[in-house]
Amino acid sequence: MPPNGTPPTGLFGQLVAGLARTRQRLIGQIERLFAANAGSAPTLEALEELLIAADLGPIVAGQIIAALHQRLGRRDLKELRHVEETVKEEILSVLKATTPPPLSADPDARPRVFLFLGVNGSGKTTTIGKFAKRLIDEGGKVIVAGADTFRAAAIEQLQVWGKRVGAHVVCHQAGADPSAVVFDALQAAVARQATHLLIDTAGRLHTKRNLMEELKKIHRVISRQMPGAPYERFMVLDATSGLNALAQAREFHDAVGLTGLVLTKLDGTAKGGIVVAIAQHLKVPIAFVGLGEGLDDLQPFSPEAFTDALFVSS
Ligand SMILES: Nc1nc2c(ncn2[C@@H]2O[C@H](COP(=O)(O)OP(=O)(O)OP(=O)(O)O)[C@@H](O)[C@H]2O)c(=O)[nH]1
Ligand SMILES: [Mg+2]
Repeated sequence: MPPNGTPPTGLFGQLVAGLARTRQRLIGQIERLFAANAGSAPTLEALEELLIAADLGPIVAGQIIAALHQRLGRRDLKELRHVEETVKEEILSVLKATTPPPLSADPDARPRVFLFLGVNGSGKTTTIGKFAKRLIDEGGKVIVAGADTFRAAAIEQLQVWGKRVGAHVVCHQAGADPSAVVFDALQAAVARQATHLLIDTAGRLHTKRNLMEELKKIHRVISRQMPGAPYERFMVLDATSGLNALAQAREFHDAVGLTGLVLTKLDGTAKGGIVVAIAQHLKVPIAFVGLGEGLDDLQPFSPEAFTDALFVSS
């Protein structure tokens, strides 16, 4: 941690900057509540309301209030410092309960397959581009599959990303069967000895049954063609959609069994508290967070870095 007054740099600095609005909403509001109470402790009800408003969800908010009640006496409750410490500890413990396991049980198995799912516009294609860049930078050979065949523009968007980062893209014409694209991409990944295959899927409304069925079909094709291969189902969630993101994730989890989550657009929202609510409810590990539209704006999720960035003093 740099000395006071120096803005943090590097990955942590990027996280601190990305979480500025969320910090304002959560920590800024707690500080204002204390300032308004001028020396006397704020009520636990007022604190709870504020935590819920910051999208932590009622369960996590309740857990924090119980911890404040149990751990702090009347005198400490008057001290912002002690209250913030307890809030931070509780948030960290919720996030740590879902720390991502290693992405694969057998890190040498090839190719590692990643299916990216999520509703319209959540950031799937952008995340795939950024993730491919990371893997290629680390020496990986990445193939990307355009299983979003609904729109010609979606295929073009993926091809642009492929060129930018140096990943081979397997795709068919718009309107083709997404499962057929996946089938071909799996064969290409084996033939070319790719280390990773990243599959882009169409943004689908989780309430549309036929689209969920299509997703299950893709899932079956992968499981059948590569039994036992490391295979991740990552749901990409737009953090600006707040608690809606949680409802969506549940539907997708029921359909294919999610193995990881990617929370995007944390840089554009004051509702980053949703990260904590989702971790608490789903127990599915958060693998990455998206902090912008640029190539390097994707970070592996770390509960410690996230809470440190959220509570960093300005
Ligand atoms: N600020 C910010 N914008 C993002 C982030 N991730 C994605 N976006 C933007 O969100 C928009 C949608 O991203 P896409 O990657 O096209 O989303 P998608 O899920 O593939 O969308 P569909 O294919 O239409 O379902 C684009 O304008 C992206 O640049 C992020 O972490 N931060
Ligand atoms: Mg897309």
